[in-house]
Amino acid sequence: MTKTLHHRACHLCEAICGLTIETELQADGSSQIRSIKGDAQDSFSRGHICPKAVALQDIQNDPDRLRQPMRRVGSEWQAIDWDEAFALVAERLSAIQERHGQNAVAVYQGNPSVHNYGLMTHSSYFLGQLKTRNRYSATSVDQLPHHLTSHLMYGHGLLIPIPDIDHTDFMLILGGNPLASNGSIMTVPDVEKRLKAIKTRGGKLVVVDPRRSETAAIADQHLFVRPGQDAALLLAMLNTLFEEQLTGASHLPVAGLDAVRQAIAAFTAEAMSARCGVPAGTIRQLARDFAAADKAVCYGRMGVSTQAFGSLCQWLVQLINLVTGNLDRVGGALCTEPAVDLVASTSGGHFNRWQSRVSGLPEYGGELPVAALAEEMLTEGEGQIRALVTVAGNPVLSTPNGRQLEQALDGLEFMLSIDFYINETTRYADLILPPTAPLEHDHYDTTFNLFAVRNVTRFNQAVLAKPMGALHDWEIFVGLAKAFAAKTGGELKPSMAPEQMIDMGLRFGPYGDRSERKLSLATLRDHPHGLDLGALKPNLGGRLKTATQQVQAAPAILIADLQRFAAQALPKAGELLLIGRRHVRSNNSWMHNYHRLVKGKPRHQLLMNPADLAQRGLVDGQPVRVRSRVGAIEVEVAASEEMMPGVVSLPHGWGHARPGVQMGIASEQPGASANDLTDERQLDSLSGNAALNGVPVQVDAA
Ligand SMILES: Nc1nc2c(c(=O)[nH]1)N[C@H]1C(S)=C(S)[C@@H](COP(=O)(O)OP(=O)(O)OC[C@H]3O[C@@H](n4cnc5c(=O)[nH]c(N)nc54)[C@H](O)[C@@H]3O)O[C@H]1N2
Ligand SMILES: Nc1nc2c(c(=O)[nH]1)N[C@H]1C(S)=C(S)[C@@H](COP(=O)(O)OP(=O)(O)OC[C@H]3O[C@@H](n4cnc5c(=O)[nH]c(N)nc54)[C@H](O)[C@@H]3O)O[C@H]1N2
Ligand code: SF4
Ligand SMILES: [Mo]
Repeated sequence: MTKTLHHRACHLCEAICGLTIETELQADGSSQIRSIKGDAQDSFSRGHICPKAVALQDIQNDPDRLRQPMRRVGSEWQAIDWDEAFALVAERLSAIQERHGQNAVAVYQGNPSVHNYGLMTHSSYFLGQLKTRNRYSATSVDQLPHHLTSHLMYGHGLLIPIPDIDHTDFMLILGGNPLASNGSIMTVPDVEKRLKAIKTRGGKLVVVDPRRSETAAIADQHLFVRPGQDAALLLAMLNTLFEEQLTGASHLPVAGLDAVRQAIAAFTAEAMSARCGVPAGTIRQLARDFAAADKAVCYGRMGVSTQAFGSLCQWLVQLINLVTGNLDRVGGALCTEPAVDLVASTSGGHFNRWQSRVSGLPEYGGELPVAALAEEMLTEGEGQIRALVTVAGNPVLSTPNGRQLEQALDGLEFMLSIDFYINETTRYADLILPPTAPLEHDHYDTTFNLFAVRNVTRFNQAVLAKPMGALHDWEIFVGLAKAFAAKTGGELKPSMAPEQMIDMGLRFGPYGDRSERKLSLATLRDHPHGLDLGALKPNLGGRLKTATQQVQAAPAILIADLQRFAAQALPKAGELLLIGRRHVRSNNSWMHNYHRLVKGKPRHQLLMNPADLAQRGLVDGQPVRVRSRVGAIEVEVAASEEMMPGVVSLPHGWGHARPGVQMGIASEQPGASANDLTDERQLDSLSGNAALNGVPVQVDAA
């Protein structure tokens, strides 16, 4: 039968690798995937892919993936049709809001919300109508400190400088493991080659991580740091840069550097060494090496974001780049100029305009920290959450104290999930609305082009036709919006298809109608391998959105947070601290249902240093019980020299043995959920981001 080659990017993770997919037309008129390979003609990813892309066909063919709306009746699931489903949602949510107020309905948006353009362009079409302040997302278990820091320093939460990995001579990575994650807030397909190229050009890669990660293993230098204490290391580095006069001039207009210098004067390498576990001499030398490099960049990710001083860490990362003259400089940290420019077209965001009802946690950009979600459901009183809409998320496995959240979900009056699996979270829903699968819809990456290490753009056409009776995510939102407006008498503007919105974004953008390139959707359709728009260039001066058009080096709330840091108790000796990790064959909580990815030896053990095992009389491979303030799990322990003594590592996204989960392969190799141990009270209290790393635990024989 006829075979066709398609070119499009994979959008499962942030690397947006180009793919070449071969399909074959079947006698019944449908198409089957024959092969999925890296697209060698993609100038950005140059043929690179990871095993998850090959599993796109498993998502497509998975018998457990839902293909029609499902309504739960007791413990049974019954298929219903779309219109009936939309009407049911409108009726239930409007009745709950009428009785208990608008905030009684909460929303949680998960990670794929930024990996699927229909979710980006259309979710607020429906969710906005709910007019609730109880909006939550995976941002507050992830990169919230990045947004807050950029909002405060540069005037826009999305104006995040990206490491210029291809031109730097010195890259310092804290709390990121791009060899497993394929890069994050640094869209960089092919990251291993690009990191190794730093060394080939005579440069240096330094990794700071409590685990000798896959990335640390290829680095020139790896430093163990005590979990949650990176701020001590970064403060000491910055202090050394000032004290030893290793700073360089910046061409940017900057306000507040003197205030920074004064505020950090006491945080010397000698004073900070005991906190972070790195010798003072090593910290000073690191600062000197960084300053001496012609072009250097400091980059901090998950491990330093989801910890008790996540915002402080992200601020210090920016400052180290700034004071060494590496901010907005080739080979340092640069901002992109994407073809669809969300920085130019949106306002800079807001912070702490209102707070959560129970714990008073701050909103950012209209969202509250998800660590507060369960307590907002469980705590009685005016404003209590009675209903929830989840979109592309699995908060039971991905947010702190998942067991408490389960208890809260069980007590809701109504829950809607827009998702294609019955998983640990959606099993509590009254109704699940499943969208089309990744290869069945078009995609344009408005998020990850914004964070890419080159200015790139591409439109990804669907590879497979939309099945009869199926709806894309954006069409589900339109259906819900219409039904809700009809029920409540709300006003609804006409909706536009996502590709029309992208066409407009491209034409109004920096390479659009007013430029020589005249980019539009039509241009991109003619370039299925994507278009390279050039290397990143210094542009931050012209993009700043602060009121004074200056970089604000010393935002008052960050300066004040130094006192919280200084007042914190020193880490206890002998205490075990839990951190997380990722594996290249895994994707958060939802890609464990494909045999291709989970086969072979299990990858969800608790890693522990052999000395810590011996001290507890434990042996490699033994089942252990891990306890924290909030709960306990049982899991197999594996001895690992990669681990810093006193630190244990467990990947999140496992724990599929919960009753009612309908994911056959995942349930066979369930693992345990790290978030049954993480603590909803352990936060970066400045931003409200969850501190998922550095959780005190005890480990004994099971
Ligand atoms: N302990 C610990 N916890 C963590 C982390 C950690 O490192 N350690 N990492 C955190 C991070 S960085 C993140 S981003 C979160 C992720 O947390 P979440 O976003 O809550 O969860 P995911 O596991 O990404 O689940 C995604 C869900 O979306 C569904 N889905 C996939 N594609 C689509 C689609 O196109 N449309 C729709 N409607 N649904 C889709 C899947 O079936 C799945 O149910 O977890 C966080 N939690
Ligand atoms: N294969 C795969 N790729 C993914 C994902 C996935 O689940 N699987 N998830 C995607 C998502 S949603 C995200 S947000 C990105 C995340 O991408 P990354 O930020 O690269 O995240 P991780 O790979 O979890 O690496 C975090 C590192 O921080 C270390 N760490 C933990 N605690 C501390 C600490 O206190 N200090 C320091 N210095 N280090 C610490 C851990 O040991 C780990 O090596 O990955 C994305 N890509
Ligand atoms: S690294 Fe893997 S999952 Fe991420 S975009 Fe590339 S192929 Fe897809
Ligand atoms: Mo994430």
